Amino acid sequence: TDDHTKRLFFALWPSDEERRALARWRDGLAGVRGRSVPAGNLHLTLAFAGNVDPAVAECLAARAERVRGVPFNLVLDRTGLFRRGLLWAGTQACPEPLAALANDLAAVLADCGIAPDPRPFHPHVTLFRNVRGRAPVPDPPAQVWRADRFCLVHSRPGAGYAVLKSYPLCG
Ligand code: 2AM
Repeated sequence: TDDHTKRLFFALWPSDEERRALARWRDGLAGVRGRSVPAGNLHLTLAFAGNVDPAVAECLAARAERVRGVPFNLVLDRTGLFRRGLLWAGTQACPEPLAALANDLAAVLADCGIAPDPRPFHPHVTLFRNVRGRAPVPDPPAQVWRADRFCLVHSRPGAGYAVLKSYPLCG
């Protein structure tokens, strides 16, 4: 095809150790019938750009350089089930630097011509999709992610994710 667009988003991308720990906990959950997200794909979306052409992709990558975030700890102390059958882990208290980062990246998207998402930011790590039946909502994983960078990520249909660029949170 001559579709040159890429599906892009900004995300917190955990360390291998953090993702392994979360996947291990997740894989131990009993009674959830759904499609588990592969360990290597676990992440938290900060701002979703959607399908963009190369010029917009360049704009996003360049404008993100100017985002000055501070590092923070993300405490995964909550789980929930979205109506569309998506079981997630998240946080009871969104750290201020996380809210600020999501806000700044929403502004980056707007600067690059992407219409704002009207829905409030709901930080979550998707654990299962297509959960069927009355799934038990498990106790939270009680794990912590250290967020000292954020990433621009390419979602490749049927081929997982590729981190295109990583940006430090320097304080
Ligand atoms: P989800 O896990 O809640 O589905 C790649 O698809 C990432 O972008 C996922 O984290 C996904 O969230 C998120 N995403 C997909 N479509 C989105 C949309 N329209 N708005 C916000 N986030 C979206």
